[in-house]
Amino acid sequence: MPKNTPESSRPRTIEVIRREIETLRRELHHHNYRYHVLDDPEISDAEYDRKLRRLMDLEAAHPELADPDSPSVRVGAPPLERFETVRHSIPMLSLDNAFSDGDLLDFDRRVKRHLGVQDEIRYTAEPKLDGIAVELVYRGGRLALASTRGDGLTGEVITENVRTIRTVPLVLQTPKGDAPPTLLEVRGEVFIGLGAFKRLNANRLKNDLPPFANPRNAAAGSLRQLDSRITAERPLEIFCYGMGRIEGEIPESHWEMLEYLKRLGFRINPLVRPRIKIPEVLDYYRELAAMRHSLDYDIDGTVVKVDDIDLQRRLGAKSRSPRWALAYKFEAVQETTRVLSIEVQVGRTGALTPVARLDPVSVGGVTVSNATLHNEDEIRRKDVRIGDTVLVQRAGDVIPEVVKVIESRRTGEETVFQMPGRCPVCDGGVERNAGEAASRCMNMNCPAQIKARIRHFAAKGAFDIDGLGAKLVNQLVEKEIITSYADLFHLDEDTLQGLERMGPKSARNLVEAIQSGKRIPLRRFLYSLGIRHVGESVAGLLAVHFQSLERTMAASREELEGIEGVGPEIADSIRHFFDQEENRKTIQRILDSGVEPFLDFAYEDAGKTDSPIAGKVFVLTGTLTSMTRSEAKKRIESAGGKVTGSVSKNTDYLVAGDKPGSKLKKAETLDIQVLDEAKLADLLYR
Ligand code: 9MJ
Repeated sequence: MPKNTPESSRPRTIEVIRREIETLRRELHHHNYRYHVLDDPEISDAEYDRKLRRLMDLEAAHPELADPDSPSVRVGAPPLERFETVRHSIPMLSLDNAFSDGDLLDFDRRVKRHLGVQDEIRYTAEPKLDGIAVELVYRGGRLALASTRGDGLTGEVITENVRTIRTVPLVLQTPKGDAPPTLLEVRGEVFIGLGAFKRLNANRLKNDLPPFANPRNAAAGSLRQLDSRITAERPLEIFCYGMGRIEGEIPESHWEMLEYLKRLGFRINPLVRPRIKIPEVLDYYRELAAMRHSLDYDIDGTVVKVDDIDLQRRLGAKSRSPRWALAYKFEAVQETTRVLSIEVQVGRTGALTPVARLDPVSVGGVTVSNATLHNEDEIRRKDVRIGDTVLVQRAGDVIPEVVKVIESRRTGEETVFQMPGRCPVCDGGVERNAGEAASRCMNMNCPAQIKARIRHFAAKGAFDIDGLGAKLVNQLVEKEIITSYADLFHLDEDTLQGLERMGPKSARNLVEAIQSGKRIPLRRFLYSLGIRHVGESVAGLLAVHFQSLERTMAASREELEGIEGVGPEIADSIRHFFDQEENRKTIQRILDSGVEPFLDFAYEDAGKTDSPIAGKVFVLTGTLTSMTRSEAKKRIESAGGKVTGSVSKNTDYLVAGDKPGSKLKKAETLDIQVLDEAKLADLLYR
């Protein structure tokens, strides 16, 4: 074709514009990195703004050249209806806490004992940020997914929100033009700085909006916006400190990993102290504690990590935390206030907990009006009396506690508290086992225990029954409508309508919520039973190990103890629970009313590798009930299968859920094997 005709000049112009846009994007990514990560800008703010404006003008004039990863797109996207959830490919563990030098030395001894070494261990120590842990997934060098830590196994997908954070790279930097890792999962803490927090709250007050209690709440609230355009206006920042899965070169030490992350464009805390021995870790802790109030962000301690990744691997993890890391916390935020009274609460397992009712006081931005006194020994040890002025503290998310009495403030009017000899709720006998701090109400039918068990059964993470709050549970138990969680499934609208503040609509909704939750993942079913020491994490381990309720119930103490993360005390408690005739009957009644614990593929797979799915091509159609389609896709892919969008002669299996469409017909005409969810489960677990 001849040159310079109108037909050929237009594509060339577009090509020139495309090149200019690409150059601007590359430059702006680079300058973002210099500014936010290296804190060493190469150009002035004005020059940066000019480049950004030029890019935005070109993009506006050429929507066909849009790129979701352009440095111009930190403004948020249209709102979501709800957050999707995603399973972390490697669990995001939390950290064990240390509160004294002794705790840290114990940790060092445990590390050495576990590794069977006497040599000094090298640690890398970091400031511990009090923010929101997130995971960023990069595929082919681009930010593909961001999620919250959630329960450690699954989190909420907050990609659009995270994309608005200026210190999160949208595209990885690869300085020497090297290819980026094909897959990289990076972990870090999202937070709001103190100066920015003050400005944010001042602005909210000006606009008649309630201020945030503290920077952590502000960061959490900003990250959990369904409308990322709101997130974009919040001054969120990130420091990265870890990796999940990586397909590419794996660094040999934690410090090398941080340096590698920094080269890729991630913001690393400049105060990290690499490869130090325990005495220097202690010095570092004190240094940080001294400077903590001059930093522009909240830190609540030091994180100490074994530096050598190979040693980290050898140390492994317990059910909730790695053995190679520890958070040595600073002393908590404290305030003084008065003890108005001491009440005794009866928990799910009958434990009596004395609780101080306090004159409400703001501790680190959160109003505290109750503080746990733990147990009788603690009250005696601290000599807490009703009417005392006390020092209370709140550390992170833990329940506030009374630290000590300010004796100089005593007037002589204070009264000594006596732990009741009988249960304050049911008047039943109270016992205290040798070696245990807690006194327990021994009456299994104590209304306080029943209520607490039912509340636990209906709570998030268990059956998650919408509309069954504490007040309603109280009424149901007090009116003797139910005496066990198994009775919930027999509640009908007529009975419920007779209760306070229960209209026909709420009654109908509640019955519907209870009935519709009968298909429940096994791990949540096990958690809901309220077995002592079986929290969400242990329940998950049991589900993964036994894969069925029957097998879990039949497991011997030895078998239970064989599970990594289940110790003798937990094993005993589980065996004891299932040995009780009463508990077995309750479980049977729940099952008889149609409750069906199922294996949730997204969580409870045993990580099989030689799967019959490997290499097979799947198509999914219809509504799946045991998981979302994207979870099914992930499961199949992680077992080595492939999921495509349409049925062809290359398809091996069609997985048909509820209301399958034309794909089912096509599969039948092509003679392709059709699987229902149960058959898919068979394949996934074979
Ligand atoms: C915080 N919060 O600053 C970790 N963290 O490492 C740092 N948290 C962590 N590291 C493994 N610096 C699990 C959590």
